[in-house]
Amino acid sequence: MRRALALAVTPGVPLGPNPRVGCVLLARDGTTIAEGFHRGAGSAHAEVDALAAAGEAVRGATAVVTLEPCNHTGRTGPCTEALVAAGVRRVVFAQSDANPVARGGADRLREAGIEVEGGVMADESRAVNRVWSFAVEHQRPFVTWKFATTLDGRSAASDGTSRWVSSRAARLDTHRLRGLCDTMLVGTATVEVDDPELTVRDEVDEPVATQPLRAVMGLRDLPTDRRIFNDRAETVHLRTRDPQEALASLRARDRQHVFLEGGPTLARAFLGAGLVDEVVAYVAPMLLGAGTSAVADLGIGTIADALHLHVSDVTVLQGHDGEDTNVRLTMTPTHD
Ligand code: AOF
Ligand code: ZN
Repeated sequence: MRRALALAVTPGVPLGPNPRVGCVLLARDGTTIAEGFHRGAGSAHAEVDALAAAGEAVRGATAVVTLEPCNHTGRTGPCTEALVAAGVRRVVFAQSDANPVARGGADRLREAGIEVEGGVMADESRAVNRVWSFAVEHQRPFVTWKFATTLDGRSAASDGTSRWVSSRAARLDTHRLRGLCDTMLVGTATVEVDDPELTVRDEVDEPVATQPLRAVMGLRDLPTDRRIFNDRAETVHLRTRDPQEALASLRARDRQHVFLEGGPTLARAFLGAGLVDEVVAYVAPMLLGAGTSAVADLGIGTIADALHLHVSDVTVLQGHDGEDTNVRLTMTPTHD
């Protein structure tokens, strides 16, 4: 399974709607017959990839796979049937498949007389597919809210200026994180006021193969000359103010990871609806004493009602050439 997990994360697979999956086929004496992995939506699943490399030698073999074999015909055929047809005797898998369209593989294999064992290193596979697992289990994309703030929690000065709160190193780091998501989301107000381009820019070491989708939500019509509508990436205008609705329509477009980059009002809407799963804050050693708060009034009147976060990582982004040193905090809201 350790080898199958290593195959699952083979570099070079583009970010997409599918999980990372690896598979090893073992002979009765424990020697490896063949290996396989999934190369992204539309290509063969890991099991089929391994079977194709194995040939006849696979009769009576054990398939070790990081995800429960699928039981559906989607972009490709069901892996359960491919394993049965190949004469595999035993299947060991890590993570169960919660995907409503694909689930049920283990039961189907048992029906066909195959010995099945699930849950082997399941946590490791879930870690590899953190965002995919979340999206299939909750039937909505995972939401990371990112913001830049001064030490006193301001994202803009009282005259509206916000260039630049965070340092160059922090902005570069933001582009790197954008490239790990498949969607960036802002509100119509941000498009009107800040006119962001919302792309992953070339300053990042490795240019991204596909730019994330740019999504803007809100009822207001937008001028088409805004940079978000340029041809450097795809853009969608979600005509709603409801976070739940916005996420549902992004899910319908196969989106799994939303990078929330909007202003304080959008942040409040998502936090208020309990729809923020991760918070990334870039803190600059700067004080304003006035200006726009990073998040709009959440209606919390007393300290006992504060929204608490659990800190999972603190990274110092060292400033160079006289630039500020910033701190990146990665956090998860604690729901009680
Ligand atoms: C993969 N790769 O190796 C396995 C998957 O649209 P499809 O046909 O590619 O099916 C995608 C679903 O199939 C996926 O969400 C998961 O539930 C299941 N198994 N998917 O992309 C694989 N084994
Ligand atoms: Zn499959």
